[in-house]
Amino acid sequence: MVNIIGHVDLDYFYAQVEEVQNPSIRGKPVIVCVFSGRTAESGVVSTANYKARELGVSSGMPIALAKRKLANAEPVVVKMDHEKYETVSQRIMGLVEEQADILEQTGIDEAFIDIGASSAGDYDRAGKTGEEIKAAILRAEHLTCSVGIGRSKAVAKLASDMSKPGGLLVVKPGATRAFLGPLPAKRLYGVGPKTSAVLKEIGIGTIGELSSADAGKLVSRLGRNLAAYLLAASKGEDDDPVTPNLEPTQFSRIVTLKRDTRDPNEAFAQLSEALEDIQRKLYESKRSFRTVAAIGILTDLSSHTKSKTFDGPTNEPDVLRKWALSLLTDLGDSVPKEFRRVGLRVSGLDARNQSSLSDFGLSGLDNERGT
Ligand code: DGT
Ligand code: CA
Ligand code: CA
Repeated sequence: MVNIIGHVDLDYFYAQVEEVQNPSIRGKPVIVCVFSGRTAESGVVSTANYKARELGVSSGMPIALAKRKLANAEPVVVKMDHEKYETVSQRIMGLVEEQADILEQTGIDEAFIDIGASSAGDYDRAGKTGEEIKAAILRAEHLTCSVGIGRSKAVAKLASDMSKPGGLLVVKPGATRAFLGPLPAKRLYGVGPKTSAVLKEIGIGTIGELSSADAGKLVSRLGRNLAAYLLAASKGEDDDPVTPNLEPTQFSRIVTLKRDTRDPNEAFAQLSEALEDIQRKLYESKRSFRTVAAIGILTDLSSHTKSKTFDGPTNEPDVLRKWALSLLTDLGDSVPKEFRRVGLRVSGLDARNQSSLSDFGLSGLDNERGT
């Protein structure tokens, strides 16, 4: 069967989520920051929107430096809220999964998809699936992403990179070598800073040059596994399949309240959608849970939980609803301040099927592979 692999990557993800939740900041440079707390300004930029990037800001840059670069441009500085992006990410991965034969999430904002079977090996149909994924994410979350489609993971990943922001690029098999050849070798999936430095040392600048490099030389400098991967990937012939992620171990949802309160009934009333979402996920995945927890994030941003663990697994909606309210009430009695956000989590999910642990911990944003 023809392999057709897609890569979906959200554009300037954390900063775009902030823009969607607060449209008044659109058009301004936005930086999402991780504050270390040592001084008011110490920490780094997690990501920046394109406006801020145009002015020289990049991920990992010290906040103070980014602020200097943006001094005359009225920057919007936002504190990173991982839980918020994680919640959006989970919803989006659900949308992508609906369109994919297999989904392999490789980061908070990106995933590989196998769409070979559902498009019957036809790249034009696969391209339509890519368009549908983009439209579904835009419709549901108002977020843009970039999608790349090709015959391997390395091709799909580079195609999504090249189509940023908001694009779709389909690289048909016959166009693969021409697409990859001129691109810098350091952009190839799996080439991190270390590998990139070695390639430079041995005079390899482009992916095309890598594809015709001397195999013995590559092996001696980079080891057999990595050399073999690089030679294959540079031709679009890397054959690592899209591998489904491990089964989830929990489902959770957190919502921001319309106003701060410590009244459990008022907070619980705003959790109904979250409760339904968790029930739907349990139902669709045919899972039961053993532990339910109420989560409260207070006006001072401190986070608190109360949980209940049952003797055996359950999936009764009434049990979940009753305990959610009861735990939220306990939580409201025990916390020192009002709730700003509340949430629910079910965990201790029973294993529907035993998946292999060997897949765990695969891939990151710029991992060196094979080393
Ligand atoms: P893109 O894909 O180029 O449009 O921009 P992003 O921001 O989506 O970049 P990506 O896909 O590499 O990273 C996804 C998210 O991961 C990003 O929104 C924030 C976070 N992130 C990326 N690089 C860094 C970093 O160096 N430090 C920290 N703290 N977070 C990072
Ligand atoms: Ca991204
Ligand atoms: Ca990414």
